[in-house]
Amino acid sequence: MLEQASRLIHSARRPLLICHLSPDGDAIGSLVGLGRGLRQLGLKPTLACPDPVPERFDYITGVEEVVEDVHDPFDLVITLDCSDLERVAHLAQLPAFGQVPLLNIDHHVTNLQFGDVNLVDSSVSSTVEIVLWLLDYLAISLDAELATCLLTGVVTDTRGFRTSNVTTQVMETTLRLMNAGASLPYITQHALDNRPTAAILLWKEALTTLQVQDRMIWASISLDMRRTAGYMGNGDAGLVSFLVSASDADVAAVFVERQDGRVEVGLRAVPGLDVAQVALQLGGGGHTLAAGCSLPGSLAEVQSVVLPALRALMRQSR
Ligand SMILES: [Mn+2]
Repeated sequence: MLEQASRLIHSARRPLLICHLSPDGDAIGSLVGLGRGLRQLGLKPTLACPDPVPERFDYITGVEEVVEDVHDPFDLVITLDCSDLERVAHLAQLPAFGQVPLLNIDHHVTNLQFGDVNLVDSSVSSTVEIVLWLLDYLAISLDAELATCLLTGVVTDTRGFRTSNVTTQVMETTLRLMNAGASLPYITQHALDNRPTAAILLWKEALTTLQVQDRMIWASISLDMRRTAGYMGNGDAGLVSFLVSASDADVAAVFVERQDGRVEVGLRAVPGLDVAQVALQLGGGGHTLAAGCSLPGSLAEVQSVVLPALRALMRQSR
């Protein structure tokens, strides 16, 4: 697969690199890191994300080049950290999108293998690990900026080396990135231990809706709450990952009302449950313990679909 991916890259001049909406550190790290690497080959990549890049990633050199709308021509599309094409939102509507080859680089277990070449491995902790294999294959060398991009993906997707997919291989990769000049404490402080105050105000609003029942915990975020909190970002500001830490819950969900009449659902589980399957069944995707989907309807309507699906999952798993 690396051979085929490298052939696609070598035959392109202006690749369009895209990461997913509501971008996290792995999305931004793999996007900017691969872009930086491909410039070493003399390519002119365009870096795109359907949503604005959260401010906490401002320390990443090159993040200011990421655009939300694409006007430059491109001859190859590379998707990063996207399990399906819904994740690239409006960018999939670009006229040339279906006409040029598509390289799909991802680590989600629910990846739909939608590329002409699929560099997909769900055993790794983060998409940046696969990007590093590709960079090595292309003989692209690491500098401190590139290493910082890649280590950001590892640190954020493993929540600071706490997930079950943190292997000695992940630690060896981390060591290599640190030796190339990336600072682990700096990245941890900026990408993980830092959020806008408005995000905490949003949690305050959302927590007034909190419910705990049958080892499930869930909360909702309405557009009104977002306005009250003054929170400009997308998604749940990390709330669902916090909720799953409740000792009385095995599954957490946060329902986020969107401008377009849909509700974004974030799901988390404790080890032993698989919320990726629930997300996949509802048209979304993700990882075993962290997944999501988006459904049309009001907050109440979407809850009436998702909560029974989670109950069924928990019945099966007992
Ligand atoms: Mn990821």
